[in-house]
Amino acid sequence: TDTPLITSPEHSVEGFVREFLRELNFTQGTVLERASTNDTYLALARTVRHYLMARWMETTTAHYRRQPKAVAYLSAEFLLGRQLDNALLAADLEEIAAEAMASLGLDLDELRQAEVEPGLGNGGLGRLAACFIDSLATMSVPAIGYGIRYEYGIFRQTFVDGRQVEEPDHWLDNGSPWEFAHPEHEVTVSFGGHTEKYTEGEGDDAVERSRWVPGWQVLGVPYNYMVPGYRNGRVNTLRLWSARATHAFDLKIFNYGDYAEAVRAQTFAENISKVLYPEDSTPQGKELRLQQQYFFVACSLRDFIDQLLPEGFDLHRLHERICFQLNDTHPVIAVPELMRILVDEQGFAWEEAWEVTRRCFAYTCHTLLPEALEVWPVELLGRLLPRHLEIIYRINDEFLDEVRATYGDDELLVRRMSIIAEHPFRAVRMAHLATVAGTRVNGVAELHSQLLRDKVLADFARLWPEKFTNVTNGVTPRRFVRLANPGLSALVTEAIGDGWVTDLDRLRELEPFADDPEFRRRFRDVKAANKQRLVELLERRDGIEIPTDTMLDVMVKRLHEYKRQTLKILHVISLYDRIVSGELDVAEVVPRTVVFGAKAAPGYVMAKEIIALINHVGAVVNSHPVASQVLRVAFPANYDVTVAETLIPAADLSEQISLAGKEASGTGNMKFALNGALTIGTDDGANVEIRQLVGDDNFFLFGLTEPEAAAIAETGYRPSAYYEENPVLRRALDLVARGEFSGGDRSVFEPVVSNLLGEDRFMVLADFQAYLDAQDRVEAAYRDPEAWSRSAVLNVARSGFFSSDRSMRDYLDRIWHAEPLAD
Ligand code: DL6
Repeated sequence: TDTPLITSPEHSVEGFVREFLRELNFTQGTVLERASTNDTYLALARTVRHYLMARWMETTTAHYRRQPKAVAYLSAEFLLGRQLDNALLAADLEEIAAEAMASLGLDLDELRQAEVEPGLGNGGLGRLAACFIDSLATMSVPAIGYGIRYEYGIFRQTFVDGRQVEEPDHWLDNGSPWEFAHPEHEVTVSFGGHTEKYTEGEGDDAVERSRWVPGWQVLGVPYNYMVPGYRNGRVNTLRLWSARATHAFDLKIFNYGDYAEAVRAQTFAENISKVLYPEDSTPQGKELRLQQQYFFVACSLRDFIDQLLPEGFDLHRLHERICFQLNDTHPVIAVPELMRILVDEQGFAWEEAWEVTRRCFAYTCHTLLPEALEVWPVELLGRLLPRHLEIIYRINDEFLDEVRATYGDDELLVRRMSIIAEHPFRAVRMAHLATVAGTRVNGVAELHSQLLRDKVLADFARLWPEKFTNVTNGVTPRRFVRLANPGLSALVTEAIGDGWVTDLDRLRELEPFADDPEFRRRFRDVKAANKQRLVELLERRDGIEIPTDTMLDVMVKRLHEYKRQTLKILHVISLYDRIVSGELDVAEVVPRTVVFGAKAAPGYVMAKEIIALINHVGAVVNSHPVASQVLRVAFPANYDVTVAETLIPAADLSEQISLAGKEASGTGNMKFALNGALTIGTDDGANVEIRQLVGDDNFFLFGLTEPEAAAIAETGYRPSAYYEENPVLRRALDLVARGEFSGGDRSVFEPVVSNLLGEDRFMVLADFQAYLDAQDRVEAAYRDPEAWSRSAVLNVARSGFFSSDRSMRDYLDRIWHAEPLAD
């Protein structure tokens, strides 16, 4: 039967005001005169939500009724950013809301600042997931995001004496108006216990089966979030799971003698979704993390089967309805979980179940660092998920039979490819499991996918060449251009119309404007206004003062040695040194402000040392009477999506300087190019494609290529040789070593210096001179504002490829074989 669908509130200022006041009164229980900013923000958010509600119900109902092939994006992280602006944009309510608020004496901009962004991700991988679900909704693709509703997201970073201190992120404290809890759809998730064998059937029909007798259970409660498409009448769903104790716990509470024990049980269960792991590219061998991974995929598979498929659906046809996309290895335990459901619960024969399972999953790898490839000790996995370990063993046995059948006995090859590693301890290699089970395996930029095929997963690519593909990452133009850069958006729309918002290739039409002096002048005005906006933000948020009229040189990303923030700070030190020693006259230097933004994993000691070094160098540079006239360093703490949205549109220069062959893709690099910053970068990750598209004249390339770096590593890299041969480098490092930035205390940054001179795993010293030379080219180019802005406009015009809409089209064609749902 047709459910009568709700209608949206009236699309007018009056309609908006009415809805808003109703929310303020009925839901917040207050009146305008006495409402706090948070009350007002919550009422506003709920008002906007109401405008999207009918579309959400319609989309959900259409997916259920029509049962199209859908995509389930399984990701341990969704770094969403603030929701209000995006919802206003999607519902075409920006002007109406601003006017409505103004008519009540309220300031929409001020209310925007009241929103605490959900920091449910570490960096690129989580933000990519958020861009992808935005694009899927905008392209009307039936899709659902599944993840974890962490009670505490990524830590809040502060600096004490320049050193990183982590504080908990209480993002839910003021209420969360964008989520809808559905406890009635809770799912029970089991852990621990043991397995037992039993015989099913009799005589010739008898089959040996295994079943899981779990040791303990938790509940998963789903929270739904709207994922609005851009003005297309569609709203998809993001479903995040929160852990609760089972109801057995409630009984214990009655028995008050057991109260303390019962509370312990509850805390134990709820710990599973308590906090996001602040690790980015090294797996923490933590039991809790494996619990999180299994928890959310077990909930998600159960939910998809029970809630989104019609009753009685034949699971032999599951692959016709869904592709589960594994966002890195974090959700890979879903593979044995689906096998367990099909074999143990649904009674499928093993072969039948494997046939279905291997058609339902696809795997995206996001790394090249060997230490970032997740492995789980067999001891731990067997203790937590004994049945899954059995299943993994059987998948592996059959897989290795296939390897032997193809290549004959080659024990070394078999050991290399096995899902089970034997050294240094027995462990399950999750990337191997994902590769064996996935219909497709993709890297996230051309170079990355090639290195996966040639190096990281070379044996698998030889066995199954057709499995391997590339989908270069992308970013959503809605959030990162249309919302973040209103000045540029207006200028572009005036020139070529607004079709670019959903068809970013149309930015190409801007190319002729690069040669139009009036357009370039207006482009520079937009940049200047964006810098002004940033100056005000840093002043307000961090009490940091920076000048408005210098070259803005920005390096924002997680702090990791392979990304080489040290190379950037050595450049700053070298500039400082040459100015202070009188070698450079301030009149000759292009004034620049270097902005860093970076969080370090709390347990990553060297990364935290590098943060301290940057802050200490900044303090010395900024207070030097001469150097500070032309060089400033700013390092606002707690870089997040909200800061990115103001920082990126203001940037002139984008620093993408990882050692070639280490950054899988990068997505910040795309955001900068789209906002008209020029890149100084190595031939790494998606930089390669950015340079190919924007052209060599509009990109500052430097440094070793991946094959060159690999060759040096092969023959033995000696960083001290570069120090000995390069006096400029030597002076810069000596300044650090002798305590110039640590009040004369040589010991403070000794670990950084000795790491660079002794090991320098990411070849900072080898690329130092090339980087300085490239920075000289940057300076020369920046002296000519007309030529610089021409290049900047060309960067915008030629970066349309980096829309996440394009990434989604590639996934649909190459991996998912699904389609947008027609009206
Ligand atoms: O694909 C998204 C993003 C890439 O742009 C970065 O280059 C890459 O470093 C990042 N990968 C991770 C890996 N984490 N693990 N495992 O965050 O993915």
